[in-house]
Amino acid sequence: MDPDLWLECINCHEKFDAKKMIYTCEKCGHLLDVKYGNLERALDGDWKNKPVSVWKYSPFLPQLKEVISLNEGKTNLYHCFNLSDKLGINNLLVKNEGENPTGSFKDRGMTVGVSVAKSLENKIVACASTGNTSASLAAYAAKARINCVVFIPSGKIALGKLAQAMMYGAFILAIKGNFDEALELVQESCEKFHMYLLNSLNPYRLEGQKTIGYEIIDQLGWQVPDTIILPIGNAGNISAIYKGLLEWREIGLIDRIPRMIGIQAEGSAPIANAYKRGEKTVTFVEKPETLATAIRIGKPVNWEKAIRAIYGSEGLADTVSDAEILEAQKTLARTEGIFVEPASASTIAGLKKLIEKGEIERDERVVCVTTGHGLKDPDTAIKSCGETIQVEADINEIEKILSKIIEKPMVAHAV
Ligand code: AN7
Repeated sequence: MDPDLWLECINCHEKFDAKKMIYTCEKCGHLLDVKYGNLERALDGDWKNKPVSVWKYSPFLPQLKEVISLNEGKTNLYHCFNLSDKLGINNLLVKNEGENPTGSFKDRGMTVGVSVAKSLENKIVACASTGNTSASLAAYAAKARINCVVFIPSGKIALGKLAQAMMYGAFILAIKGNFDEALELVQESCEKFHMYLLNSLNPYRLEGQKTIGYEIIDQLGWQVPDTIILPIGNAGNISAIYKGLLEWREIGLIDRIPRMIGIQAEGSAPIANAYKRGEKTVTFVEKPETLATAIRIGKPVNWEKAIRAIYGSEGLADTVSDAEILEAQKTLARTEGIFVEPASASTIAGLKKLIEKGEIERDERVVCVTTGHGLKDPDTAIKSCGETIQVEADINEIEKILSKIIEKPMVAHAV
């Protein structure tokens, strides 16, 4: 066992060799965490002075000989003054993960996950995906020159994501079932056909994703925000950010943990429903539904880690409707110029709801993590915005129409 790095069960704390290709505890079946023996190494390095990026935080990541990178991370943290005004709070930031190379936060996980896959000499990597994971894995596998197989729920992934996975050359299986079924099948297939699984069940992927929290604090000049809000699907991201922040607190880089708030779509909300009932176990949703297809997940594999993040940080979980998601998507685009996909807009919808309920106070410093780019799902965006105006290529026709619009300026901003 490497004293610097090992896998550890979150339930029975059994330790496993870091090179072992397992995704759950061989003793009790619960989830695994990546553990480090000497995080204190971070206290005397000069890493703090480097510009933000996933690999800036390498003292908190597995040490690897070869890193597969597409320059992920270093996403902007926007001070949203217009949206703050509209929602009635003073200090709202958006961490826009759609600015990653394949347009979602998954790239942070894949740079670590695919690098580990390569170091373990895997020839094929695989995942099930609601879209973004497949796009990201396909890109990193291409860069690493490893074959990539992705299982997607047939007809239920956004067009942009499908286009990416196809263009990056993944072998795509459109499963006639939902994401949860695809995930069960890919797990079985990985075992049977010796492929390396890169869903968020893989603890190394979460190591990369924890750098979202690190970048936020770094970009705030080493101040800790009060609250971080993010969407929950398979529940990897909320767990990853929380784990990373615990590690920083453990060695004294920060002295407190923000409230971790998870938002789910009403029709796919096993974790938020458990929280609302005050429970620490989750009842899965058999037929999850939401137009935010990225988070159309009924059996989140990381539920146990997410429950720990929510309760451990004195955070909470809540639900929003599809209508609220679409409205929030437009509001963010039309107040801040930030176009995110529906799953990501759930954070803004959730924020609005929580301010109205008095769960978030005016002076709280809140960071919403917008996880994926708006162009991932152009169909939903176009449907939600309505028709474009058809007009003859004639200046008089244009004048007729424009004169109406000029009478009521800023039509779009009335939303
Ligand atoms: C934009 O791509 O599960 O709670 O297979 O694409 O960490 O699962 C995507 C999830 C939020 C939820 N926002 O994150 C997949 C997949 C966007 C996403 C989530 C996803 P987790």
